[in-house]
Amino acid sequence: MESRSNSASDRSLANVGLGALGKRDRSANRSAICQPNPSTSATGMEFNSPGVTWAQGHLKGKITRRIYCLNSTVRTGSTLAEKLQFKRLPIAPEPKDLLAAAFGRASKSASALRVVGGPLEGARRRERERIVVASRIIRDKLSKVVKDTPSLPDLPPFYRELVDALVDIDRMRKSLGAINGVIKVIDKLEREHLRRLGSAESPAEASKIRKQAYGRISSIIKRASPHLEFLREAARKLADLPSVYVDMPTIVIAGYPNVGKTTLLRQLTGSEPEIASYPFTTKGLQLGYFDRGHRRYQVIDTPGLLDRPLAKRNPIERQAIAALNHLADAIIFLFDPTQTCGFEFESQLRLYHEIRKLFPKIPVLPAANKSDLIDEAKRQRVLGSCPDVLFISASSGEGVGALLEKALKTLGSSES
Ligand SMILES: Nc1nc2c(ncn2[C@@H]2O[C@H](COP(=O)(O)OP(=O)(O)OP(=O)(O)O)[C@@H](O)[C@H]2O)c(=O)[nH]1
Ligand SMILES: [Mg+2]
Repeated sequence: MESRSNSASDRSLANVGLGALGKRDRSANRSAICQPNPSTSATGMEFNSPGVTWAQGHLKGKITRRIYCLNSTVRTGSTLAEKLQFKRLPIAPEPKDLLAAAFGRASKSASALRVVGGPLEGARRRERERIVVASRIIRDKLSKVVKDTPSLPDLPPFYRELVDALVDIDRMRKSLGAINGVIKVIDKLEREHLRRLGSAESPAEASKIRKQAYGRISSIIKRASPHLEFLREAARKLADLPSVYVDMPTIVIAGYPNVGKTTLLRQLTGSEPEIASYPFTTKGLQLGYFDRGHRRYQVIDTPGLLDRPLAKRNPIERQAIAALNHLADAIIFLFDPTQTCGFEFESQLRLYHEIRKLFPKIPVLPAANKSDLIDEAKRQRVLGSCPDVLFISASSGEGVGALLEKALKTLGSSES
């Protein structure tokens, strides 16, 4: 364990603008804020402890909610690993659906009322019911969106970096603030119109006051439409964030697009992810697992990276950086010297050196893929640039065993 430290300073990417915490630091961070949660998850593995859930406040601490959890501990032989899961975000409603649902339920509820008294009293009671029910439904639905949306500072560093890569956090904060404001306005409108209803002098006037309340509620909700739409889009983007085992030994596969990373994941773990003969197929992180002896290992396939500064990396590439930064115990850097991937070997080499520089404490194993297409001259050229490279064919499996042994040896020595 001590031969390669994962400490915050070791993994610090301050020079490239990334907040960095290694696995041990994540554990320390986690234990400070976790609380018990009896849930487990079904992955077909044996769970032996209840796990923990983080509960965090947000929006000036007024709202407390659960965002994400470490809700399962898996035992593989003598090894324990905790699974970090990102909860799906609530889907913000479309304004027209929200209003239709609220007004529809309000009408039903008002018609079901059994009113005693004269026509004026009956009208007042029914219109009151409609305002109360409609306001409550709208407030409840909007509160759920605000309550269940994660606050970035509360997330563990790995997810913080992923979320930051995928959505505009400032905009998200503003939209949540705006929705919170809408909830308060609806509350105020409800009270104001109920007060006026109390002094309505005819059924027609009671109906007019209720219509005015509906009109103002509708326009408030319609005005909030861009915020709701933004939050819906954010939820869509974050819906597929992977669940990772934070304490499991992890190999991250990185490299240029189309070099065969996903094919290698499949070869190493038997998982069945999408593979295509064009670049940029993999848009998010893909996970697979394999067992060796009494241990289980996690393998993460990342979207292809180009050789460019971090600041210019797109959200998809930044997911790969987050996985390398926070999860990797060893990195397999995959080259495609045949260049059938569509990118020059020289560019791939630059990226390889960049990755080594960015993550100096993580062992990087270079592998040259598509060896079935590589002739001797090319092989020598590759060895000239990268002497410790292993030649493999991810599709046929040739050389993959040797690469795996090397990775396991590296993991073993870094953990012993
Ligand atoms: N000839 C040959 N083709 C391979 C080999 N490994 C992968 N390929 C092909 O290379 C193409 C890209 O493979 P992927 O595994 O999708 O590559 P990737 O690096 O995950 O690509 P992105 O997700 O787009 O970054 C596919 O057509 C694979 O069949 C190999 O060893 N030999
Ligand atoms: Mg891929």
